[in-house]
Amino acid sequence: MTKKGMLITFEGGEGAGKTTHAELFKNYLTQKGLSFFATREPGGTDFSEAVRALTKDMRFQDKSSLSELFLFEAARADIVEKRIIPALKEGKIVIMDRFYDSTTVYQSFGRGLNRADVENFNKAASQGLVPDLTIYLKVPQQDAFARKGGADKNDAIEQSGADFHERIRKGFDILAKENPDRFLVVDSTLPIAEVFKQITTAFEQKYNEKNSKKGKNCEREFTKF
Ligand code: Z5A
Repeated sequence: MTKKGMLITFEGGEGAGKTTHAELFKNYLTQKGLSFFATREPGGTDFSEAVRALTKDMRFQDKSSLSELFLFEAARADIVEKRIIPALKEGKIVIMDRFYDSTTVYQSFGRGLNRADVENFNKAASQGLVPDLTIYLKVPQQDAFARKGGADKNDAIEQSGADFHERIRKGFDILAKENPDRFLVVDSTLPIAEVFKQITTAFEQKYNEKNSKKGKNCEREFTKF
């Protein structure tokens, strides 16, 4: 199967500004006349939205970490197959508010599951897709929760404690260092307009690089699990 579009992911801890910038980015692409599909993880299909509610449900806060991993991968498998791959094949720019880097960080660095296992499940559920650009919005956890008015008392993951959220921050830092070609690290304590300028600058560079390549060179193969 051949991937033609572009995959742009927004990552970071809670309250980092992912939703804010994904929305701004949609407006920006509309103004540029570029065709896009925007979604979030977990979510984006009826099934994945139902799974999303389960991941947050405080009644199941004591579920095993492996069960939590499988919930995120189940939600992912559905949206990837039904929405993301078709959109990429149509040449659209796909915008995702979280993708599998969140799984590596939350379920491996955060919950302590074996990283290689988590990454294998990520690869299977995403059918081998790799983002063209991952925008990591970096903000100290206390600032992020202050913006949101504190951790949500009805959200099982947000209620995982300060140490957990510190491991999340460190986990994203590690992934960014390991993947400098696709990660853009942005200081999200800067004013929204400044953060967004850095995002569009990085996007335009990637977009031009991709479109300057001719024929098959600008298409990438990905595997079906
Ligand atoms: N999760 C997981 O464990 N494993 C996985 O594989 C996946 C996810 C895919 C999804 O939660 C949860 O699932 C998440 C990870 C886990 N868990 N937690 N905890 P979600 O989607 O409901 O929530 P979120 O991803 O954590 O997003 P959020 O809380 O909605 O935050 P955000 O989208 O990053 O931030 P925002 O809503 O755009 O901004 C928050 C506020 O800050 C808002 O008032 C903005 O106006 C303000 N803001 C944004 N930028 C700025 C700047 N630059 N300056 C000042 N103020 C700003």
